[in-house]
Amino acid sequence: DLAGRVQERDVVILDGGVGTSVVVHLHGATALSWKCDGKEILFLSKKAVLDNSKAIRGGIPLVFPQFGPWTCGPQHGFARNKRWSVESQPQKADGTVTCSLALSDDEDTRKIWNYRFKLVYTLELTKSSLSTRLTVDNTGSEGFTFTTLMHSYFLTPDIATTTVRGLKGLNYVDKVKNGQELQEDRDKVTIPQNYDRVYQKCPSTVSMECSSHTVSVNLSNFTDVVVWNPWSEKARAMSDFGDEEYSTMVCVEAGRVSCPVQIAAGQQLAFQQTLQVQAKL
Ligand code: TA6
Repeated sequence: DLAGRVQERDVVILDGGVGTSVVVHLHGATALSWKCDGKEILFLSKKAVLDNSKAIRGGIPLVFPQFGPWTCGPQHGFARNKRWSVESQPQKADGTVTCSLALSDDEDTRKIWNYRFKLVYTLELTKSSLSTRLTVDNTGSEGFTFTTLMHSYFLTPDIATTTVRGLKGLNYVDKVKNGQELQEDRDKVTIPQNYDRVYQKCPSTVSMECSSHTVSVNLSNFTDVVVWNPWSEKARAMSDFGDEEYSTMVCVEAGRVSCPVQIAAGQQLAFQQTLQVQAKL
C-alpha cells in the first residue's frame, strides 16, 4: 500500500473503479502500482526511494535512451530519473482510463546526449489489462540511435512456483555467464537463481505465470524480452531492495535492446506492451 509513501503532487492516479487502478509517479513516469480486480500485479520494493531522488526500484521504470551501462550517463539512461509532465489527465471512456505523460530534452539531457526529442508515455487501463505505449519523437535536425525498454517488475507469491512462457527456441544473451549466447529449450522457464537474460527475436506474446494468476505481455514493436531476478547475493547489495524480496518478484521486460533503433529527424516511433491478467480459478 502506497499510503504515506508518496506525495499527492508526485503521482497521477488512473481509477478504473471495481478495484482497478494504476498509480504513476511523475519521477521517471514510473507506474508504481497496478491493481486489477483488487489484486496488486506490480512489485514495488518496500525500500524503494519515492522522493524523486533516484530511479524507483519496482513498478515499470522506463529505460531510454540507453539500456544497460552507458558511457554518456547513468545506467539505463536518464528517462527513469527525470520528472515527467502530465500531457493529458486521466480520462474515462467506454471502460478504459487513459492518461499520458511527456518528457522532452532539456539542457541537462543535452549536456550528456546532444539530441532533441519528445517522449509521450500513454497508459490505458481496462478491467483486465494495462497497456503502456512510448512514442519517441525526433524533434531535432539530425538522426540518432537509442535502445529502450519497459523494466516491468511483476509481483509473485513465490518465485519457486513462477514460470515465464513463450521463450522456447529463442536465443538469449546470458549476462550472468559473461554474455554467452545460448538457446532456450524450455517451454516453461523457471528461475532458480540469479537470472539476467536478454531473449532475442521474441514472438508477440510471452507470459509470466505464478500460483495465483498469469500476466501475458503482448509486444508491439519490441523485439527483446529481458528476464531478471537478482537473487539473494545481488539483493543484499541493493540498498533499495529487501534481502528476501527476490523471492516475490520477477522482471519480464519488453525492449528494443539487442540492436540500437535508428530514428531520422522528424520521425516518430511507437513501442507498446499490453499486459493482460488472467486469474487462476
Ligand atoms: O534488466 C536487467 C538489468 O539490466 C540488470 O542487469 C540489473 O542491472 C537491472 O537491470 C537493474 O538495474 P538498476 O540500474 O535499476 O539497478
